[in-house]
Amino acid sequence: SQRYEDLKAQIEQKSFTKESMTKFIQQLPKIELHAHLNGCIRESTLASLASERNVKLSSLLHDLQQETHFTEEEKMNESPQEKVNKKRRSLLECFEIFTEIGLCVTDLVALKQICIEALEDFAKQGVVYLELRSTPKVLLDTMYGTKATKKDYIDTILKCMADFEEQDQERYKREMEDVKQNANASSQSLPRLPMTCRYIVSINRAESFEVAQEHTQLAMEYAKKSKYVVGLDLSGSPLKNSFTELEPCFRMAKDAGLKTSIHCGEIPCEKGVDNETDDALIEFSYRDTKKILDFEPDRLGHALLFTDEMYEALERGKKIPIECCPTSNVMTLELATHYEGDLVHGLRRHPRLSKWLENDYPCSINTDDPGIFNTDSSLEFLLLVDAFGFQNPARIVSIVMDSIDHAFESDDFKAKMTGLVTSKINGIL
Ligand code: 6MZ
Repeated sequence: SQRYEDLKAQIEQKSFTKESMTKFIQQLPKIELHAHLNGCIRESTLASLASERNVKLSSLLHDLQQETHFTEEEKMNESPQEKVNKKRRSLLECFEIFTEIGLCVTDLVALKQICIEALEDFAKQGVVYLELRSTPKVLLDTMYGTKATKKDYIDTILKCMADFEEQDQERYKREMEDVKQNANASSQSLPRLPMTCRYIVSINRAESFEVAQEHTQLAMEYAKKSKYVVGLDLSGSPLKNSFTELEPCFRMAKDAGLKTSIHCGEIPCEKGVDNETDDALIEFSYRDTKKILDFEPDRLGHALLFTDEMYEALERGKKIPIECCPTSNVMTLELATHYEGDLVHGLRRHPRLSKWLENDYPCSINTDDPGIFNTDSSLEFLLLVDAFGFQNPARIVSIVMDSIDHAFESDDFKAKMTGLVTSKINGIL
Protein backbone atom coordinates (compact mmCIF):
# COMPACT_ATOMS: atom_id res chain seq x y z
CA SER A 1 0.00 0.00 0.00
CA GLN A 2 0.98 3.68 -0.30
CA ARG A 3 1.43 3.92 3.47
CA TYR A 4 3.92 1.09 3.43
CA GLU A 5 5.80 2.51 0.43
CA ASP A 6 6.10 5.86 2.25
CA LEU A 7 7.33 4.11 5.34
CA LYS A 8 9.95 2.19 3.38
CA ALA A 9 11.20 5.37 1.73
CA GLN A 10 11.42 7.06 5.11
CA ILE A 11 13.48 4.21 6.56
CA GLU A 12 15.81 4.14 3.56
CA GLN A 13 16.45 7.89 3.80
CA LYS A 14 17.27 7.80 7.47
CA SER A 15 20.78 6.92 8.54
CA PHE A 16 21.25 4.31 11.20
CA THR A 17 24.15 3.61 13.52
CA LYS A 18 24.67 0.16 14.97
CA GLU A 19 23.06 1.37 18.21
CA SER A 20 20.01 2.99 16.62
CA MET A 21 19.48 -0.05 14.42
CA THR A 22 19.59 -2.35 17.45
CA LYS A 23 17.15 -0.14 19.33
CA PHE A 24 14.82 0.02 16.32
CA ILE A 25 14.81 -3.77 15.98
CA GLN A 26 14.13 -4.25 19.68
CA GLN A 27 11.11 -1.95 19.50
CA LEU A 28 9.90 -3.24 16.14
CA PRO A 29 6.58 -5.12 16.32
CA LYS A 30 7.28 -8.72 15.29
CA ILE A 31 5.39 -11.72 13.95
CA GLU A 32 6.36 -15.15 15.31
CA LEU A 33 4.98 -18.03 13.28
CA HIS A 34 7.22 -20.95 14.18
CA ALA A 35 7.81 -21.69 17.87
CA HIS A 36 7.42 -25.01 19.72
CA LEU A 37 6.10 -24.56 23.25
CA ASN A 38 8.38 -27.10 24.94
CA GLY A 39 11.33 -25.64 23.05
CA CYS A 40 10.58 -22.23 24.57
CA ILE A 41 11.30 -23.42 28.10
CA ARG A 42 13.63 -21.10 30.02
CA GLU A 43 16.82 -22.84 31.07
CA SER A 44 16.24 -21.76 34.67
CA THR A 45 12.75 -23.28 34.65
CA LEU A 46 14.04 -26.50 33.13
CA ALA A 47 16.76 -26.68 35.79
CA SER A 48 14.31 -26.17 38.65
CA LEU A 49 11.72 -28.61 37.28
CA ALA A 50 14.50 -31.16 36.78
CA SER A 51 15.74 -30.82 40.32
CA GLU A 52 12.17 -31.10 41.73
CA ARG A 53 11.68 -34.30 39.78
CA ASN A 54 15.14 -35.73 40.21
CA VAL A 55 15.83 -35.68 36.49
CA LYS A 56 19.48 -35.57 35.53
CA LEU A 57 19.91 -33.23 32.58
CA SER A 58 22.69 -34.74 30.51
CA SER A 59 22.96 -32.89 27.26
CA LEU A 60 22.42 -29.31 28.31
CA LEU A 61 25.76 -27.66 28.68
CA HIS A 62 28.08 -28.92 25.97
CA ASP A 63 30.69 -26.48 24.82
CA LEU A 64 32.09 -26.55 21.34
CA GLN A 65 35.32 -28.45 21.33
CA GLN A 66 36.11 -28.47 17.68
CA GLU A 67 39.07 -26.82 16.09
CA THR A 68 38.19 -23.46 14.58
CA HIS A 69 38.71 -22.37 10.99
CA PHE A 70 38.52 -18.60 11.05
CA THR A 71 40.58 -16.88 8.37
CA GLU A 72 42.54 -13.79 9.41
CA GLU A 73 40.06 -11.56 7.59
CA GLU A 74 37.14 -13.21 9.32
CA LYS A 75 38.82 -12.75 12.70
CA MET A 76 39.21 -9.01 12.06
CA ASN A 77 35.55 -8.89 11.32
CA GLU A 78 34.49 -10.79 14.40
CA SER A 79 30.97 -10.43 15.70
CA PRO A 80 29.99 -9.42 19.22
CA GLN A 81 30.01 -11.95 22.01
CA GLU A 82 26.22 -12.23 22.19
CA LYS A 83 26.18 -13.71 18.68
CA VAL A 84 28.45 -16.53 19.76
CA ASN A 85 26.55 -19.59 20.82
CA LYS A 86 28.89 -22.19 22.21
CA LYS A 87 26.23 -24.76 22.89
CA ARG A 88 26.15 -27.59 20.43
CA ARG A 89 22.70 -28.47 19.13
CA SER A 90 22.79 -30.90 16.26
CA LEU A 91 19.38 -32.12 15.18
CA LEU A 92 19.90 -35.36 17.11
CA GLU A 93 21.01 -33.52 20.22
CA CYS A 94 17.90 -31.34 20.03
CA PHE A 95 15.73 -34.43 20.14
CA GLU A 96 17.67 -35.73 23.15
CA ILE A 97 16.92 -32.46 24.90
CA PHE A 98 13.21 -32.67 24.01
CA THR A 99 13.09 -36.07 25.69
CA GLU A 100 14.61 -34.56 28.83
CA ILE A 101 12.17 -31.64 28.75
CA GLY A 102 9.35 -34.20 28.54
CA LEU A 103 10.61 -35.77 31.77
CA CYS A 104 10.37 -32.36 33.45
CA VAL A 105 7.11 -30.93 32.09
CA THR A 106 5.04 -33.73 33.57
CA ASP A 107 1.96 -32.00 34.91
CA LEU A 108 -0.49 -29.20 34.14
CA VAL A 109 1.15 -26.86 36.64
CA ALA A 110 4.49 -27.10 34.85
CA LEU A 111 2.75 -26.78 31.48
CA LYS A 112 1.01 -23.62 32.63
CA GLN A 113 4.28 -22.20 33.90
CA ILE A 114 6.21 -22.79 30.67
CA CYS A 115 3.30 -21.46 28.63
CA ILE A 116 2.95 -18.22 30.61
CA GLU A 117 6.72 -17.70 30.51
CA ALA A 118 6.83 -18.30 26.76
CA LEU A 119 4.08 -15.73 26.18
CA GLU A 120 5.82 -13.21 28.45
CA ASP A 121 9.15 -13.73 26.68
CA PHE A 122 7.70 -13.24 23.20
CA ALA A 123 5.70 -10.17 24.25
CA LYS A 124 8.82 -8.65 25.79
CA GLN A 125 10.51 -8.94 22.39
CA GLY A 126 7.72 -6.90 20.80
CA VAL A 127 5.91 -9.83 19.22
CA VAL A 128 2.41 -8.63 18.28
CA TYR A 129 1.20 -11.86 16.75
CA LEU A 130 2.30 -15.27 17.95
CA GLU A 131 1.42 -18.69 16.62
CA LEU A 132 2.67 -21.16 19.19
CA ARG A 133 2.64 -24.85 18.36
CA SER A 134 2.69 -27.86 20.67
CA THR A 135 2.07 -31.60 20.63
CA PRO A 136 -0.82 -32.48 22.99
CA LYS A 137 0.31 -34.88 25.72
CA VAL A 138 -1.22 -36.90 28.54
CA LEU A 139 0.18 -35.32 31.71
CA LEU A 140 -0.65 -35.47 35.41
CA ASP A 141 -3.24 -33.39 37.14
CA THR A 142 -1.50 -33.01 40.49
CA MET A 143 -4.49 -31.26 42.03
CA TYR A 144 -6.63 -34.39 41.70
CA GLY A 145 -3.84 -36.94 41.51
CA THR A 146 -5.23 -38.15 38.19
CA LYS A 147 -4.17 -38.24 34.57
CA ALA A 148 -4.84 -35.07 32.60
CA THR A 149 -6.14 -35.70 29.09
CA LYS A 150 -4.91 -34.15 25.86
CA LYS A 151 -7.97 -31.92 25.98
CA ASP A 152 -6.80 -30.70 29.40
CA TYR A 153 -3.41 -30.01 27.79
CA ILE A 154 -5.00 -27.90 25.06
CA ASP A 155 -7.42 -26.20 27.47
CA THR A 156 -4.49 -25.20 29.70
CA ILE A 157 -2.67 -23.54 26.79
CA LEU A 158 -5.79 -21.77 25.53
CA LYS A 159 -6.61 -20.48 29.03
CA CYS A 160 -3.05 -19.11 29.38
CA MET A 161 -3.47 -17.37 26.01
CA ALA A 162 -6.87 -15.87 26.83
CA ASP A 163 -5.69 -14.62 30.23
CA PHE A 164 -2.49 -13.25 28.76
CA GLU A 165 -4.29 -11.38 25.97
CA GLU A 166 -6.72 -9.84 28.42
CA GLN A 167 -4.00 -8.62 30.77
CA ASP A 168 -1.86 -7.38 27.91
CA GLN A 169 -4.75 -5.36 26.42
CA GLU A 170 -5.46 -3.81 29.81
CA ARG A 171 -1.81 -2.90 30.22
CA TYR A 172 -1.82 -1.29 26.78
CA LYS A 173 -4.91 0.78 27.57
CA ARG A 174 -3.42 1.91 30.88
CA GLU A 175 -0.13 2.90 29.31
CA MET A 176 -1.89 4.73 26.47
CA GLU A 177 -3.87 6.72 29.03
CA ASP A 178 -0.63 7.66 30.76
CA VAL A 179 0.88 8.78 27.47
CA LYS A 180 -2.16 10.92 26.69
CA GLN A 181 -1.99 12.57 30.09
CA ASN A 182 1.67 13.28 29.75
CA ALA A 183 1.72 15.68 26.81
CA ASN A 184 5.53 15.76 26.73
CA ALA A 185 5.90 12.05 26.17
CA SER A 186 8.05 11.43 23.13
CA SER A 187 7.03 8.86 20.53
CA GLN A 188 9.81 6.64 21.93
CA SER A 189 7.74 6.02 25.01
CA LEU A 190 4.68 4.81 23.11
CA PRO A 191 3.60 1.56 24.77
CA ARG A 192 4.31 -1.85 23.36
CA LEU A 193 1.38 -3.14 21.26
CA PRO A 194 -0.61 -5.97 22.85
CA MET A 195 0.15 -9.47 21.61
CA THR A 196 -2.41 -11.74 19.89
CA CYS A 197 -1.84 -15.45 20.56
CA ARG A 198 -2.84 -18.43 18.44
CA TYR A 199 -2.25 -22.17 18.80
CA ILE A 200 -1.26 -24.76 16.20
CA VAL A 201 -1.79 -28.42 17.14
CA SER A 202 1.31 -30.48 16.40
CA ILE A 203 1.64 -34.03 15.23
CA ASN A 204 4.97 -35.55 16.21
CA ARG A 205 6.01 -37.77 13.33
CA ALA A 206 7.62 -40.26 15.73
CA GLU A 207 4.16 -41.15 17.06
CA SER A 208 1.72 -43.61 15.47
CA PHE A 209 -0.87 -43.00 12.76
CA GLU A 210 -3.60 -43.40 15.41
CA VAL A 211 -2.10 -40.60 17.48
CA ALA A 212 -1.80 -38.43 14.38
CA GLN A 213 -5.50 -39.04 13.70
CA GLU A 214 -6.37 -38.18 17.29
CA HIS A 215 -4.49 -34.86 17.06
CA THR A 216 -6.14 -34.06 13.74
CA GLN A 217 -9.57 -34.64 15.30
CA LEU A 218 -8.64 -32.48 18.28
CA ALA A 219 -7.44 -29.68 16.02
CA MET A 220 -10.65 -29.81 13.98
CA GLU A 221 -12.88 -29.94 17.04
CA TYR A 222 -11.15 -27.03 18.77
CA ALA A 223 -10.92 -24.91 15.63
CA LYS A 224 -14.73 -24.99 15.50
CA LYS A 225 -15.17 -23.66 19.01
CA SER A 226 -12.08 -21.57 19.72
CA LYS A 227 -10.58 -18.66 17.81
CA TYR A 228 -7.19 -19.64 19.22
CA VAL A 229 -6.78 -22.93 17.34
CA VAL A 230 -5.82 -22.16 13.76
CA GLY A 231 -3.81 -25.00 12.31
CA LEU A 232 -2.11 -28.38 12.22
CA ASP A 233 1.66 -28.89 12.18
CA LEU A 234 3.89 -31.85 11.42
CA SER A 235 7.13 -31.83 13.39
CA GLY A 236 9.39 -34.21 15.29
CA SER A 237 12.42 -36.15 14.16
CA PRO A 238 12.57 -36.27 10.35
CA LEU A 239 14.10 -39.74 10.65
CA LYS A 240 10.83 -41.16 11.90
CA ASN A 241 7.88 -42.31 9.76
CA SER A 242 6.91 -40.49 6.60
CA PHE A 243 4.52 -37.80 5.47
CA THR A 244 3.08 -40.27 2.98
CA GLU A 245 1.48 -42.27 5.77
CA LEU A 246 0.20 -39.17 7.54
CA GLU A 247 -1.10 -37.36 4.46
CA PRO A 248 -4.75 -38.44 5.02
CA CYS A 249 -4.74 -36.54 8.34
CA PHE A 250 -3.50 -33.36 6.70
CA ARG A 251 -5.91 -33.74 3.82
CA MET A 252 -8.79 -34.07 6.27
CA ALA A 253 -7.65 -31.00 8.21
CA LYS A 254 -7.28 -29.01 4.98
CA ASP A 255 -10.76 -30.04 3.80
CA ALA A 256 -12.14 -28.90 7.15
CA GLY A 257 -10.64 -25.44 6.56
CA LEU A 258 -7.68 -25.75 8.91
CA LYS A 259 -4.33 -24.31 7.88
CA THR A 260 -1.31 -26.60 7.70
CA SER A 261 2.40 -26.19 8.27
CA ILE A 262 4.85 -29.00 7.65
CA HIS A 263 8.48 -29.40 8.68
CA CYS A 264 10.65 -30.41 5.74
CA GLY A 265 14.16 -30.35 4.35
CA GLU A 266 15.88 -30.93 7.67
CA ILE A 267 17.84 -33.81 6.17
CA PRO A 268 19.38 -33.85 2.67
CA CYS A 269 17.31 -34.84 -0.38
CA GLU A 270 20.34 -35.49 -2.56
CA LYS A 271 23.87 -36.84 -2.33
CA GLY A 272 26.89 -34.68 -1.62
CA VAL A 273 25.34 -32.35 0.96
CA ASP A 274 27.04 -34.05 3.89
CA ASN A 275 28.99 -37.23 4.56
CA GLU A 276 26.69 -38.50 7.27
CA THR A 277 23.35 -39.23 5.67
CA ASP A 278 23.30 -42.63 4.02
CA ASP A 279 21.86 -43.26 0.57
CA ALA A 280 18.71 -44.96 1.80
CA LEU A 281 17.88 -42.00 4.02
CA ILE A 282 18.54 -39.53 1.19
CA GLU A 283 16.22 -41.51 -1.08
CA PHE A 284 13.56 -41.56 1.65
CA SER A 285 13.96 -37.83 2.30
CA TYR A 286 13.67 -37.06 -1.43
CA ARG A 287 10.41 -38.96 -1.82
CA ASP A 288 8.96 -37.61 1.43
CA THR A 289 9.78 -34.02 0.51
CA LYS A 290 8.23 -34.45 -2.94
CA LYS A 291 5.03 -35.69 -1.29
CA ILE A 292 4.96 -32.70 1.05
CA LEU A 293 5.44 -30.27 -1.82
CA ASP A 294 2.74 -31.99 -3.89
CA PHE A 295 0.36 -31.65 -0.96
CA GLU A 296 0.94 -27.86 -0.92
CA PRO A 297 0.68 -27.03 2.77
CA ASP A 298 -0.04 -23.40 3.67
CA ARG A 299 3.48 -22.96 5.02
CA LEU A 300 6.74 -24.93 5.04
CA GLY A 301 8.86 -25.26 8.19
CA HIS A 302 12.61 -24.76 7.56
CA ALA A 303 12.73 -26.03 3.93
CA LEU A 304 16.51 -26.21 4.21
CA LEU A 305 17.96 -28.96 2.08
CA PHE A 306 15.79 -29.31 -1.00
CA THR A 307 17.21 -30.00 -4.43
CA ASP A 308 17.65 -27.00 -6.76
CA GLU A 309 14.86 -28.40 -8.88
CA MET A 310 12.48 -28.36 -5.89
CA TYR A 311 13.38 -24.77 -5.04
CA GLU A 312 12.92 -23.72 -8.66
CA ALA A 313 9.50 -25.37 -8.78
CA LEU A 314 8.49 -23.46 -5.64
CA GLU A 315 9.72 -20.18 -7.12
CA ARG A 316 7.83 -20.72 -10.36
CA GLY A 317 4.76 -22.20 -8.76
CA LYS A 318 2.83 -21.53 -5.59
CA LYS A 319 5.62 -19.78 -3.64
CA ILE A 320 4.54 -21.45 -0.41
CA PRO A 321 5.74 -19.22 2.44
CA ILE A 322 8.70 -20.59 4.36
CA GLU A 323 9.12 -20.34 8.12
CA CYS A 324 12.84 -19.66 8.45
CA CYS A 325 14.52 -20.05 11.85
CA PRO A 326 18.06 -18.67 11.41
CA THR A 327 19.77 -19.62 14.70
CA SER A 328 18.07 -23.00 14.75
CA ASN A 329 19.21 -23.68 11.17
CA VAL A 330 22.79 -22.67 11.95
CA MET A 331 22.79 -24.90 15.01
CA THR A 332 21.10 -28.01 13.61
CA LEU A 333 23.10 -27.90 10.37
CA GLU A 334 26.20 -27.19 12.46
CA LEU A 335 27.17 -24.25 10.26
CA ALA A 336 29.02 -22.42 13.04
CA THR A 337 30.94 -25.26 14.60
CA HIS A 338 34.13 -24.30 12.73
CA TYR A 339 33.68 -20.68 13.74
CA GLU A 340 33.77 -21.03 17.53
CA GLY A 341 29.98 -21.03 17.49
CA ASP A 342 29.83 -17.63 15.79
CA LEU A 343 26.29 -17.42 14.46
CA VAL A 344 26.99 -14.54 12.08
CA HIS A 345 29.57 -16.55 10.17
CA GLY A 346 27.33 -19.59 10.44
CA LEU A 347 24.35 -17.78 8.93
CA ARG A 348 26.42 -16.68 5.93
CA ARG A 349 26.73 -20.38 5.15
CA HIS A 350 22.95 -20.93 5.30
CA PRO A 351 22.04 -23.06 2.26
CA ARG A 352 19.27 -20.77 1.03
CA LEU A 353 18.48 -17.67 3.09
CA SER A 354 20.53 -15.19 1.04
CA LYS A 355 18.81 -16.42 -2.13
CA TRP A 356 15.37 -16.07 -0.54
CA LEU A 357 16.20 -12.52 0.48
CA GLU A 358 17.61 -11.69 -2.94
CA ASN A 359 14.54 -13.07 -4.75
CA ASP A 360 12.01 -11.69 -2.25
CA TYR A 361 10.77 -15.20 -1.63
CA PRO A 362 7.95 -15.14 1.01
CA CYS A 363 9.71 -16.04 4.19
CA SER A 364 9.19 -15.22 7.88
CA ILE A 365 11.94 -15.10 10.52
CA ASN A 366 11.30 -17.15 13.66
CA THR A 367 12.91 -18.55 16.80
CA ASP A 368 11.86 -22.25 16.60
CA ASP A 369 13.03 -23.24 20.11
CA PRO A 370 14.31 -20.10 21.86
CA GLY A 371 15.04 -22.01 25.09
CA ILE A 372 17.15 -24.58 23.33
CA PHE A 373 18.94 -22.28 20.93
CA ASN A 374 19.44 -19.50 23.45
CA THR A 375 17.79 -16.89 21.23
CA ASP A 376 14.85 -14.48 21.00
CA SER A 377 12.89 -12.68 18.29
CA SER A 378 15.06 -9.53 18.30
CA LEU A 379 18.31 -11.50 18.18
CA GLU A 380 17.13 -13.35 15.07
CA PHE A 381 16.76 -10.06 13.16
CA LEU A 382 19.99 -8.62 14.56
CA LEU A 383 21.73 -11.75 13.32
CA LEU A 384 20.33 -11.17 9.82
CA VAL A 385 21.49 -7.56 9.84
CA ASP A 386 25.04 -8.58 10.78
CA ALA A 387 25.28 -11.59 8.51
CA PHE A 388 24.01 -9.82 5.40
CA GLY A 389 25.29 -6.33 6.19
CA PHE A 390 22.01 -4.39 6.04
CA GLN A 391 22.71 -0.67 6.40
CA ASN A 392 19.15 0.16 7.46
CA PRO A 393 16.20 -1.91 8.71
CA ALA A 394 14.05 -1.56 5.54
CA ARG A 395 14.55 -5.22 4.62
CA ILE A 396 13.69 -6.32 8.18
CA VAL A 397 10.51 -4.26 8.11
CA SER A 398 9.48 -5.76 4.80
CA ILE A 399 9.93 -9.28 6.25
CA VAL A 400 7.67 -8.36 9.17
CA MET A 401 5.00 -6.86 6.90
CA ASP A 402 5.09 -9.91 4.60
CA SER A 403 4.89 -12.29 7.55
CA ILE A 404 1.54 -10.81 8.56
CA ASP A 405 0.29 -12.13 5.27
CA HIS A 406 1.44 -15.67 6.12
CA ALA A 407 -0.55 -15.74 9.39
CA PHE A 408 -3.25 -18.39 9.75
CA GLU A 409 -5.85 -15.64 10.10
CA SER A 410 -8.58 -13.88 8.13
CA ASP A 411 -7.86 -11.12 5.59
CA ASP A 412 -9.70 -8.72 7.85
CA PHE A 413 -7.48 -9.54 10.77
CA LYS A 414 -4.35 -9.18 8.64
CA ALA A 415 -5.46 -5.78 7.31
CA LYS A 416 -6.00 -4.53 10.88
CA MET A 417 -2.67 -5.95 12.01
CA THR A 418 -0.90 -4.31 9.06
CA GLY A 419 -2.40 -0.96 10.05
CA LEU A 420 -1.36 -1.33 13.69
CA VAL A 421 2.17 -2.40 12.82
CA THR A 422 2.62 0.42 10.27
CA SER A 423 1.52 3.04 12.81
CA LYS A 424 3.80 1.65 15.46
CA ILE A 425 6.80 1.65 13.10
CA ASN A 426 6.03 5.27 12.22
CA GLY A 427 6.07 5.98 15.93
CA ILE A 428 9.46 4.45 16.59
CA LEU A 429 11.21 5.89 13.52
C1 6MZ B 1 11.47 -30.88 14.11
C2 6MZ B 1 10.99 -29.99 16.16
C3 6MZ B 1 12.11 -29.12 16.07
O1 6MZ B 1 5.46 -29.93 20.75
O2 6MZ B 1 6.47 -30.68 22.89
N1 6MZ B 1 10.39 -29.74 17.34
N2 6MZ B 1 10.69 -30.84 15.18
N3 6MZ B 1 12.56 -30.10 13.95
C4 6MZ B 1 12.92 -29.22 14.91
N4 6MZ B 1 14.06 -28.50 14.68
C5 6MZ B 1 14.97 -28.12 15.69
N5 6MZ B 1 12.13 -28.37 17.18
C6 6MZ B 1 11.08 -28.76 17.94
O3 6MZ B 1 7.63 -28.93 21.51
C7 6MZ B 1 8.77 -29.74 21.33
C8 6MZ B 1 8.61 -30.60 20.10
O4 6MZ B 1 8.63 -29.79 18.93
C9 6MZ B 1 9.21 -30.48 17.83
C10 6MZ B 1 9.64 -31.85 18.38
O5 6MZ B 1 8.60 -32.77 18.12
C11 6MZ B 1 9.75 -31.57 19.86
O6 6MZ B 1 9.63 -32.74 20.63
P1 6MZ B 1 6.19 -29.51 21.97
O7 6MZ B 1 5.57 -28.37 22.71
